[in-house]
Amino acid sequence: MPRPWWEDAVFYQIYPRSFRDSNGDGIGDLAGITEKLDYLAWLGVDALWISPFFPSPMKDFGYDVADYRGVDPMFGSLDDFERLAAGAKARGIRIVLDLVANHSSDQHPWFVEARSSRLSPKHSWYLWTQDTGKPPNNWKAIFELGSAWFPNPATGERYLGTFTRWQPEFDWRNPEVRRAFYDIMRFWYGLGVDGFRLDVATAYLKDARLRSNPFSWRANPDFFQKHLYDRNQPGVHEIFAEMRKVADEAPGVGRRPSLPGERVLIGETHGQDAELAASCHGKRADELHMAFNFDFLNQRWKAKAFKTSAERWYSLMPIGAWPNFTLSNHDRPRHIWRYRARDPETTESRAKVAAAMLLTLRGTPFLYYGEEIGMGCFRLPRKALRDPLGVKTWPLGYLGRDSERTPMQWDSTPGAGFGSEEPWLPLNPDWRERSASAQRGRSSSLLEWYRALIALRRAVPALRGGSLRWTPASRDVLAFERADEAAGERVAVFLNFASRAGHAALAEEAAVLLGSARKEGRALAAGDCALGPNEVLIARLKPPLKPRPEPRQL
Ligand code: TEU
Ligand code: CA
Repeated sequence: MPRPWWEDAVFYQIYPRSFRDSNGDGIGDLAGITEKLDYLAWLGVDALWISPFFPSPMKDFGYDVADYRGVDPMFGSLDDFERLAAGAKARGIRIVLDLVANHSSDQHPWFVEARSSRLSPKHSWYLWTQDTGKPPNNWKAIFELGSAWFPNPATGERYLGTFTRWQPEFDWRNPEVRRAFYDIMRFWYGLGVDGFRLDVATAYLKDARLRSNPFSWRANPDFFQKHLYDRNQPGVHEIFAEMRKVADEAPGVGRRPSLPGERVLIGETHGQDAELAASCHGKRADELHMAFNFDFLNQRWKAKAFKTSAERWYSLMPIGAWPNFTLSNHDRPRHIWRYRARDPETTESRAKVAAAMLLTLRGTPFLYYGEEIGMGCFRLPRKALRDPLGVKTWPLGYLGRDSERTPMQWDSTPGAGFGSEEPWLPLNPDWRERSASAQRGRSSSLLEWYRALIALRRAVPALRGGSLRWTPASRDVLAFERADEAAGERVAVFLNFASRAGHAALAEEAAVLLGSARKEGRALAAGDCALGPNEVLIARLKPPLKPRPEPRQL
């Protein structure tokens, strides 16, 4: 069986408000993404995950959807989407949408109807409890830092909103809700969409008895609760299996449908632990194709930490499931900022090590727009904050989520080529020095480094589907071998996380494929290999003279 496309793909997440503004109104849009397809093709990415662009009151910047089948006018129209999809397809780039199915906007006509009367047909699509003057349990709205139960005087009830009061939660036990969402998925498949990233997929179901969560010492992001009852209910697997069936079987109905069996489902877990994420694949790998493992992006800048996390992730994968890795997204401070050193040069070198790790580990990499040019984070002035969480938690040490959502820095003209005189969020102050155009063609730049890594991954099958075996190295070096036994190809990867020299062992003579300090093609002797500070070395091993024992399959 050929490998499914998403196992070989490099994904690139676009936060549409911030990618490219085609009409100068301050907000990025779909036509803006279409304008940048050539850039994305040049960079070499295979698939886009586009954060929500559906009609929305934007209380949570699109993660509060008021119509699941449309495009918010600020982002364009369905025609713009179809143009984007066609342009992407012409360049061999797939498109994955962000389905926010745990909750809708309170402005969605379904909720407007549901809250009007207990007798309304949509009432049972959402979660309610009798309003006795106090909430029925201790569940929290995480962006409000208060109870998740909001009064609805018209019916004398409270509804559930785990994020904000503007994001009422569906009752996924209701088969009508399920059917409605499966139809929405079919609708987009018909328009050529290749899959979905499923927002907080593990939160669809809540405890039927609405029990209170027990106490936990973890403040961030758990708000001192062990989330036993407000998310992560076992019944969610049945929903995942149903979604998988729809993806695998539904014919497309539109003009340019994606193909059943070629659609991918990627779950966002609501929770940080790898076990929960791994469980989304299903025991027989018949549920979601992939799920994000946030444990990996929580690691400190230590080779050992990433090794342990990746190892654990691999060992949790059910047979037939495929791992993935990510370091940044629209909810977390960017990793170049999280892993910054005192001097900018080391920070830049670490970003190169991080990129090489993402793009050579066994598993599908997910990049976040701007990471390829090393966009960082900074503290926005209070009046510039937009994210409801950032506004609520100001001025705590936490940056909020605006800082990782600032406009993409395309060039060094005023406005950084984003397209607006007054973008919805301020530009990162480093925009003049750090832009795509300044880095394009400069061989030592981070952008060209990402491009070279992506091209290498595409050219060398062992880096995509090959097995992974950790190899001996000094403490700060992450060293592993990727092997494609069928093709007789083996690649050694050495990543020095430290700003001092390190060592790794080369099993055979090798030739450099890509290195931060060595030229491609240079020969390397077998045995001990000395590495410079923060050095990345990726080398092709000479075929062994005698057959070696099978490497441990992960
Ligand atoms: O996020 C789920 C979520 O709760 C976290 O990622 C959260 O944003 C983070 O822990 C804050 O520290 C998803 C979306 O990715 C996010 O943008 C939405 O705001 C949220 O769901 C609600 O739809
Ligand atoms: Ca615009």
